[in-house]
Amino acid sequence: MDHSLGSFDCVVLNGTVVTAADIGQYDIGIRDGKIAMLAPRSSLANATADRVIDAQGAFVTPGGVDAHVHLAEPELFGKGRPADDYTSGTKSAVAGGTTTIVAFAPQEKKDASIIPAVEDAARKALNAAYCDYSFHVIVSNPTRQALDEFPLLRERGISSVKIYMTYEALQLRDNQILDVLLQARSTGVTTMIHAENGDMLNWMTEQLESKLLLAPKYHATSRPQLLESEATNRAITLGQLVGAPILIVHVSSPTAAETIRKAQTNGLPVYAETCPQYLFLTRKELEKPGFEGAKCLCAPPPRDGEEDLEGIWRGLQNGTFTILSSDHCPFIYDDAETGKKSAITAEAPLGRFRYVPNGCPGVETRLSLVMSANRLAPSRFVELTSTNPAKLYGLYPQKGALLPGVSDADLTIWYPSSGLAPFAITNDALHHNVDYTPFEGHRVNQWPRYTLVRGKVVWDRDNGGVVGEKGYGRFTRRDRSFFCQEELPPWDVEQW
Ligand code: DUC
Ligand code: ZN
Repeated sequence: MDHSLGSFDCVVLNGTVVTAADIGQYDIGIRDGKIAMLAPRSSLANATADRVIDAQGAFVTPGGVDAHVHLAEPELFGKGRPADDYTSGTKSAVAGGTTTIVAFAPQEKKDASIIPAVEDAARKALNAAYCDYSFHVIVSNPTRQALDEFPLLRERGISSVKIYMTYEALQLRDNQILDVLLQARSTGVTTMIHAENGDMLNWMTEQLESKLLLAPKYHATSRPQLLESEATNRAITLGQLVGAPILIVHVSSPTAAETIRKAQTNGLPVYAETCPQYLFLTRKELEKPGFEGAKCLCAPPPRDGEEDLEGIWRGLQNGTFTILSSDHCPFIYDDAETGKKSAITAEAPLGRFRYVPNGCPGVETRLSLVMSANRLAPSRFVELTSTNPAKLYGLYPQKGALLPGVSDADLTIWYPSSGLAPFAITNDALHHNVDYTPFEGHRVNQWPRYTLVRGKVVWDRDNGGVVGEKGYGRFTRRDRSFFCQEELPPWDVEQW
């Protein structure tokens, strides 16, 4: 043993360490839940350590940060409620290599305050999670009181809100969006925006219903790309009016992505997220016989074909997208009370698409699908799935990095490229609380072998599966966005 190095709780030897900035052959020493040392390969081979993980030939990356996860929420997106709570959802997360999630704390429209939403989410998550977590507050009623509470959010370690341009329970008008953006700007809060034009899609839905076109596939007809591009353009314009940074969530449309790219080129602080459903699924999934299409019914919907998928991959490769999240929003398929089948009635045996709860599970499959596609350079993969979400939402460099003495020892250790035969994803191997995955049968050749949260192995694929404990996951305080470190000067209407 080499005692001159001090002792470690765990060492990870012989891996190829990939961060957003770098790839190299390093050993990693972990102490008290933190990255304590990164040293040239083999230099920790004789160090004193309680646990040694040999990562020979494998990638070792900062743990995944999934900044878009719906857990334990009420009915918001059609009928039905997400079936995962903080326990099953985070169990699924660690089994897929994710070590931090940011879930949602939805304000009820009847509430003037946003604080009950935060307290409710905190109560649900306390002692329940397998990985670390935080919350974005969904603002559905931006009263003066709610806006005045943004500084309180910051005090409580929450630095982002989400708003919607659609959904009856959530949709804000443009003047309300401006109120939120202005207050977010002056309090160091990042605003996430769901950009679909709710009035247009309600009108389209009425048109389809009047022709009795009710089946799941008409969900996509009701929400063409035009609606997403219009709302994206409007969201960018509203942000520009008050000079507020915005993040457009779950972009599915290549046209919307191009609009975002143009805004970025013009220097606007516009960030964008996409998700695996817009890289791997198309509208064909919604056209499956019977009610089956409801499994892949989410909003925005999977788009028309390969060209659309390519457009989104291009945005990942060329830097338009800042982050890649799951939008995990799990509804049980075969459940007529709170699941997808709640949209089926005697009069509509194939369901009414307007009532099908919008969303798909994906927190566990996000990293494997994208890593296995092998279309992103390893450092870009880490940037999109870990480092950038940590930076964007004020978790960096505690999360999303491997800085000795600074970063939490959150790691995903992959199989050596020779170590895992390609296999098909099947729902029975997953850990969420739903009865299907939209990615059933998709072939992958990478899956996390180990997941470590603050130095503790919580997922050991070959030896016990999920070996972490419920309640180990902690609320993680967040600061203002790393992409917007400076306080912005006060906005003045007269500047226009
Ligand atoms: N879209 C989904 O598919 N699910 C959750 C919410 C959303 O906007
Ligand atoms: Zn959304």
